[in-house]
Amino acid sequence: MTKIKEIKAREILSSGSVPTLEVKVTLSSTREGIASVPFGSSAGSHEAFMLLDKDPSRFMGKGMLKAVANVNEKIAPELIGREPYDQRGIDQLIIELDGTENKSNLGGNAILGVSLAVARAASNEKMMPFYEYIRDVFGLHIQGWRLPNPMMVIIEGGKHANNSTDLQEYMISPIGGESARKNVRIGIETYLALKKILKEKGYNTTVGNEGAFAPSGLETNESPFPLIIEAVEKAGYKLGEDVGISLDPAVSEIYEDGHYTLEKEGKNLTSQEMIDYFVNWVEKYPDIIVLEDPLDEDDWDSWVKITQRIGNKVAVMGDDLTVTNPKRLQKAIDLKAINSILIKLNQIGSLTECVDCCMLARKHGMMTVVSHRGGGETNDTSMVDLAVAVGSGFIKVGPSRGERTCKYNRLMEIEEELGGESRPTGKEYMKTI
Ligand code: 2PG
Ligand code: MG
Repeated sequence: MTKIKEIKAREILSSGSVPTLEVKVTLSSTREGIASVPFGSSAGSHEAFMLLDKDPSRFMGKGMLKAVANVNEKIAPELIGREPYDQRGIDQLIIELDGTENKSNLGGNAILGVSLAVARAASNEKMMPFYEYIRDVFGLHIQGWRLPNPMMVIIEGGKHANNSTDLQEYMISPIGGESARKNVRIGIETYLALKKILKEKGYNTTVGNEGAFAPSGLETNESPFPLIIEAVEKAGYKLGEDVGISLDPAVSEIYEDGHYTLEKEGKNLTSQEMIDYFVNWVEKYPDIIVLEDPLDEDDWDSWVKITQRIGNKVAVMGDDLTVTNPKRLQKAIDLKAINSILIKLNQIGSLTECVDCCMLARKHGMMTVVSHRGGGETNDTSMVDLAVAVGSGFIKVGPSRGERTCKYNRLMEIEEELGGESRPTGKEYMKTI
């Protein structure tokens, strides 16, 4: 019987230029599994705890040696000698070892690194693609393979850039391609068309954390719309037909004392005014298909109101609101606060809980969208396999820089592996398969 022989964590660099954690699990068969952990820059306050060293003499306090030590000295001894296939049992054991509600003892980063690396090692041992192993090990009853569409961030602001928009992400969502590869191409060609347009109009083409443009000098938070619409046309595609527009205003970042502050527009909006602001956009731009985090992470009543008003037109999607946490998702389901959910592995901190959250959403007919992180990413592509395994409508990833493009490359690779067995989710993104 194959057993876990060694678990070793290391501090590595993330795309945010500060460290993160990589974990390698070696099995008695000598097969290995490697995983690394991303983190957010506009992280929700209900996310699993990210353990940082807080030692100001290294990486401005953002070292990860404590998390590394927790893996090597506290988690590894508990798992060595066990079989790697009981993923649920292994995750449960580490969660109990941590013993806190938000993983603040061992760190969500340490726990997720081990959770994913064990799963990776086991899937390698079984010689199964990771997406297939996830279905197998959790016994997911999902028919066939649908490939998520890209949700590509092309203009970013908020916490992800300087001097750009107050709102965080403006995205294009290709839905019209006959294959995932074509949908990726539609997105990238639109991104390149936008670059030309920005240059012609005298904007800078610097990019933000996620590789999307972060032009300074945009007048209002609405200014990206005509630029994006022009880019889609210039690239030779049709809005609505080939491409939808998705937004992640991430407004928990601009919320304080009951008000949302839009500095660019000199506005201080109440919750009701913030709802009206976005409802107006959805009416004015009928090609908006997804609206993520339009309200603060604890402004539950307002979420219910906005979903009542526009939930039949667009995906009203929880991110900071739900933080991939089955308990918060259940509350959102009970209140009818959302109709779709963003999924980030490190928000909850274990593969088992993340899959449980996706399946709870599916059970209630909700679209899942699996997402990258804006603080620091790595070349780990587990999020893409997860999205394919659980039948997500989209993967949200930036359009440039290696730690983002590796996700799209993985998506296209999976499509090739599955061949005729798979098709893109396309326009049926809100339907669970
Ligand atoms: C978000 C994400 C990813 P961050 O809000 O959806 O784009 O940002 O990882 O910084 O929380
Ligand atoms: Mg978000």
